[in-house]
Amino acid sequence: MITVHSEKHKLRNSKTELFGGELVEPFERPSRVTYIMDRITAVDLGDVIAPDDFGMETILQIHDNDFVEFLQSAWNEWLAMGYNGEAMTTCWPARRMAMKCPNHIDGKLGYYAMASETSISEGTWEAAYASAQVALTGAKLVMEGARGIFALCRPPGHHAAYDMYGGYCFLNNAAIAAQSFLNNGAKRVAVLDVDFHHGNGTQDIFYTRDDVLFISLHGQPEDAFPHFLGYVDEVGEGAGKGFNINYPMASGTGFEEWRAALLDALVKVKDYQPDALVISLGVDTFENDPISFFKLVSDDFTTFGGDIAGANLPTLFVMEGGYDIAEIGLNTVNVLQGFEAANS
Ligand code: Q9C
Ligand code: ZN
Repeated sequence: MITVHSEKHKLRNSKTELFGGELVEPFERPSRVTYIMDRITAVDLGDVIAPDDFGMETILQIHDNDFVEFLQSAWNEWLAMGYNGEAMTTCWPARRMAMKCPNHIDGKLGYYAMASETSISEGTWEAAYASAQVALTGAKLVMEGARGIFALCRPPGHHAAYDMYGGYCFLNNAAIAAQSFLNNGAKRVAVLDVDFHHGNGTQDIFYTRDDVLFISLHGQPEDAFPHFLGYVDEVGEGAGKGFNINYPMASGTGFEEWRAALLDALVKVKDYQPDALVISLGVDTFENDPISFFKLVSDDFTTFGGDIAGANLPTLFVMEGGYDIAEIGLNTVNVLQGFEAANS
């Protein structure tokens, strides 16, 4: 399988995440990609290629223009205030407050943030832009006939909504890839999100649309980030009604139960008859993930890679989360190898 990878992910190297009331080294750090690349090389998964530059067009079909401009200027606006740390929000437009974007960077951060753990740091926009180009390049290779492609996106994307960043995400790479399939002749695209966390951003972006089926398997919102989306009764609205499906699961969920949800989801994917399948691939479902509560073991990732191949669809894997860095390479590449083994 071909991997698309950009060195520019390293430009996203935030020093601080707000976690447990402390500023800690972010879980979402550059070495995640290093470990995945090492494993790709070790098992000789296939060629690794750099992305093309497709510009801003598809990004702006998925995200609000003012939000994208905010991402581009936020770091410089923050520096201009003379602050010493990285840019993070301390306020929000909470219930019954005005949904108007302020002028001051402190207010803008609150207006566009869906969570405060994620600092905006120098180079964040450049890395997020490159990550989206990795996804777009992967989509192009799938459209050209590849059975499966791995878009090694970093920073991740599935928490980024139409006009919100957070949860380590800035641009929604999977959504941008799905839109690119549609722009190039696909009639329907399915996005299946197997990251531990609910893909609130992707759900938000496609909630009223019937040309993208969104399905997410995740830790239930009562107990897991992003906490305020991901319930089963979120089924889509208007034309999108019936095209959003959530599988929230409890703390301690192991592979048997998780796989039953996956196989159910894959039936729904097949029924939808999409022209392409985008997998939001997080491996934070792993038993030793430091911020998650499912119990998958490394061999389970191989098994479910094979299950995904069973859908028999042109498939783009888009990297999302996974924070047990020592095992992130093994677990991620196991999915891709499981997929390839089931095809041969
Ligand atoms: N106590 C992705 O996997 N903080 N984002 C969780 C846990 C945010 C995860 C706090 C986690 C974001 C792409
Ligand atoms: Zn996650």
